[in-house]
Formats: sequence, C-alpha cells, structure tokens
Amino acid sequence: MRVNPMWTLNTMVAVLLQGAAMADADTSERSLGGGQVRNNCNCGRINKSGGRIVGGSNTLVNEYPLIAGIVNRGMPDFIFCGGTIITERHVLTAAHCKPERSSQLLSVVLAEHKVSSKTESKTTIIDVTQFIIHEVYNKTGNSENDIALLVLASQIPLGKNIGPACFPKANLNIVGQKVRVIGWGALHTNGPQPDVLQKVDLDVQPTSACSKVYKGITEGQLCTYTLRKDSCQGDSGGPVIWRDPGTNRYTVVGIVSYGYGCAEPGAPGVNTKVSAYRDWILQKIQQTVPGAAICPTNAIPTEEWKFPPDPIAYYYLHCVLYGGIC
Ligand code: 4AZ
Repeated sequence: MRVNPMWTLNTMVAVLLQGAAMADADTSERSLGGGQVRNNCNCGRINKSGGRIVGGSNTLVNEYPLIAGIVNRGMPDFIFCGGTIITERHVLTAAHCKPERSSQLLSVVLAEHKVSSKTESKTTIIDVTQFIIHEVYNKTGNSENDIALLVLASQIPLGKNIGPACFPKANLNIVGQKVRVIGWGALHTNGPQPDVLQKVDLDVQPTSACSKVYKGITEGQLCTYTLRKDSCQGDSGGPVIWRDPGTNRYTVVGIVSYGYGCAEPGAPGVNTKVSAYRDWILQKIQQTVPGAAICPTNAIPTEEWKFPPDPIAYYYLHCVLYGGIC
C-alpha cells in the first residue's frame, strides 16, 4: 500500500499531540479522558488557575462558571438561593426557592464570587422571566419534586467565567462516590452566610440512608452525608456536581433541597436527583426556548480537537521530517 506522506505527517502530529494531552491527563481536572463526544458544548469546566456550606472552603475567583445566585430584582447582594446554568437561557433550581408572593421579581447573578466586592469579578445580572416549578411539587409533605427551571430574559454571555454544567445521562448511579456542593448558604445551622462562594465535598449515600431519617424519600432524591460537612440554609436550589472521570468535566447531579439542620450528626442532606427529571427538564426547555440545548455529560467542545492546533509545531515537525530551515 502506498502511504501518503502528508497523511503520515498528520498522523504523527496527531499522535504526538494526543501523547502530550495524555501525559497531562492523569489527575488533572483540566484534561480529557476517554468516552468523549465531540460537539459544540463547553460544559462543566472549572477554572483552577484563577484565584458555607458547613465544613467547606472558599472557592477561587470564578472557579465554577456554572453557578448562579438567585436574588430579588435590584438586590444583587443578597443571594437567597443557588442555581445551575444548564443552557444559554435556563437555570436549574429548587421549587421551594420560588417566593411566596407571585409578584416578586427575580434576577440571577452570574460570575459572582465575593458578594461584598465589586472588583474581584465582573458579574452579569439577568432578569428571570419565568419560574417554572414542577407540577407535582409536594410543598407541604415530603418536598418531593423540589425542582424548578428559570427562564432568563436574555442570552447568558457564555465565556471563561460563565458556562453551563454538563447534563447527566438517565439513571446515573453515583452511590458511594463524592459530589461537590457549591453555594453562599449559611456556615452552620442558623448561622451567617459567607461573603465568598463556598465548596464542600460530600459522600453520596444509598437512598435508604435518607429514608431512615426522613419520611417519603423517593428514588428521585439524592442522599448525601459526610461527618461535619453539609449544605445549609441559602444553598438551596444550588448545584450538587459530580466530576465525570471520563471527561474530567462537572455534571449537575443534584439540586440542594432540605435536611434536618446542617451537618447535624445522623441527619443527611436531601437533594433532588437531576437524572430522574431529565424528561421534565428537556420538555420545559423545549416549550420555553425551543432553540436552547443542554450539554450532554460526555460533551467535549470541537475547539479542543482543532487540528492542527499549533501551526508552529506543525511547521517544525514538517521541517524536521522533510527538510527546511528549522
Ligand atoms: C435550607 O434550609 C437547607 N443540610 C438546605 C439544605 C439543608 C438544610 C437546610 C441540608 O435551605
């Protein structure tokens, strides 16, 4: 078989570049692993080079581009609930975050970090036009179906510091794994809210661990429990994210819902399990902004696969292999 020299070169460059990417791949949260799907989604990214929850720690500035803060319109400094960006026009949150007064106007704050400071991060505030709560949200009973979708008045300016979470596959089972909760919620039961966005890693427990403590727990809920660590008042509606080891990207697996106090011994946290509401979410997106789309959990943006990514490296290799001034 005759081998096209250019094809050989392309293959060699590809192999070399892939090798470089793989060398970086082991534990790095920036890199790519197996099982990727190429498309235009750039979901679940974190920014590591930039910059209570109970028992957590400060995030870096703009570490989690997927976080949204929900505020009363005109009051951007009081984030009363969290949310997760899932499309360029939708934020996922909890049904119980909907204010009692239906006339209450809301906005979301994006790229927020330190609430009291205006200088460390350039935030974006967008008005909420619809607060769609689940039709069978059980407000007075066991808080079943504590899920809501916010529709925004304008496009989210997606970029380095603002971007969607990856969306989970149906029936994703992560019992026994770690998840991360992000929020400006209270630092302990009835405690103050922090100024800086917090993060904490929690263990996903079998649903039975929550059923032992709370009435009416269903498979639509995700139970978390880790000694001295928890979400708390104000974290509600916010992201429970899981690092997909196949892509090293973050997928929104839960919505903070409720619990008995915060980090109380023997009292797990209850979260709405996003994978159980895939169809509901997709239907509401379709009904409100038909062109909007979620990013599947195994999505890797096309830009990361551009070939050749570096014209200088390409030229140099060609030069070494076929001659020239190098
Ligand atoms: C709340 O009140 C709340 N520890 C949220 C989560 C938890 C407790 C309370 C879970 O918003």
